[in-house]
Amino acid sequence: MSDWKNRLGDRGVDIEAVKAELKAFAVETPSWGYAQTGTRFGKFLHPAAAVTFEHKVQDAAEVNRLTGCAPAMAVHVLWDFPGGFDPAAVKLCSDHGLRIGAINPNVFQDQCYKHGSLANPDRSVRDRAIRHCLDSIEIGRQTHSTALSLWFADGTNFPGQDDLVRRRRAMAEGLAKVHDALPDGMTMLIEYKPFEPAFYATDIPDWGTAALLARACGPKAKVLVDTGHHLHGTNVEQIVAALLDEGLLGGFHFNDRKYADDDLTAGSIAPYQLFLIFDQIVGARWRRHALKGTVPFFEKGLEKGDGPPISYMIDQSHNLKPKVEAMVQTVVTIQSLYAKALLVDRDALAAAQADGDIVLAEETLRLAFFTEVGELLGEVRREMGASPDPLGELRRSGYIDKRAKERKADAAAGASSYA
Ligand code: RM4
Ligand code: MN
Ligand code: MN
Repeated sequence: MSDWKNRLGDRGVDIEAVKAELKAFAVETPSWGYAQTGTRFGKFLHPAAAVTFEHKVQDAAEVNRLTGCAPAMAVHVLWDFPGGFDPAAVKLCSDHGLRIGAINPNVFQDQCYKHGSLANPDRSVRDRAIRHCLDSIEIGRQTHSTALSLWFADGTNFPGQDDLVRRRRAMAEGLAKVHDALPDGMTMLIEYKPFEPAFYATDIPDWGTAALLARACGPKAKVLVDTGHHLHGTNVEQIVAALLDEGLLGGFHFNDRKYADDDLTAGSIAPYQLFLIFDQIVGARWRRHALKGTVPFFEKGLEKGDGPPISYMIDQSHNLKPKVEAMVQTVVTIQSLYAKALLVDRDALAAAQADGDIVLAEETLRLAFFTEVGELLGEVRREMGASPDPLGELRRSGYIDKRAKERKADAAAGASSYA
């Protein structure tokens, strides 16, 4: 047996069970992460950036081919289907071995949304935003998507600008209408963000507000945690723990942050935090099994009742890093941190906690976090028909240069939108 297997085996890790969990793990990549995007100060153009929807599908498929764990691409309705949804998109994706993931309506770009969408003071604008969400549900139906992912730019920039209570009631009313139109099997994810573009009062600023709204809407509404959408020092894993415990965790937008919003590569700044988030998720599953006292944890892999599955999604669009490389780097980082969370000795952790042994409890986590998982993941990927070394293979393959050449004419024709 190889050294790494011996080392993990000596620690009592059931390697085959961990491998099975890793093979079941999937993270969605965002269509807007492949397109030409930038900051409000400028865009640095990438010759290989996707110009058309088909290009985005090609890139997402390449990330999936290399990593084996990115089988779906989230879409942003106005950016991906500016001329209206074309059902051919579904076939295009399946021809590339992909699914369409979360549907992201866009109720922040049109001029009418200057004062917000669902919380706009004008009923006709609120109705228009609701209609766009209902149209997005219809796209979800046609693409067999399981998630409607909602982020609102709604809010106010100055004290007194609008009535905060009226706005929250309008938001709740609009969301309830959208919720009630969801077909079975589709979940509505409510994303929060503390600021931007509203800088005085964002209408859904935090997880508590999102959770209250989700609970008021009903069982198909859950909270989406975008890891970049927190103020400094926020304990994101504690938020995740609370949402899991309340049955309200719907999914993630992974990215990392240093100052404010998202768009740094997940795990580039705070890998331990992302590990601790996964630790809460794996820990919640362990707790459920431990309390039931029936199925030994991991023995049977994911059980019915362990879901509804959490939607793991990436929300990053890089201005500086080559886009496909950044996405592969991100997927592999996320997968590695999840793998590390699977290596936590849950029984030892629980025992140390019960004994009040702080150091041993913390060391149990640290041991898992500092474990090298490259070989484990290489083996998992090889067995899944993906690449043992996704980033290396991408670099050696010449994929990016090849796409840059192919896309030159489309880029020159200016066929590019914001994303
Ligand atoms: C927001 C939020 C949303 C994303 C938009 C473009 O900050 O993260 O998820 O769709 O940006
Ligand atoms: Mn987001
Ligand atoms: Mn964001």
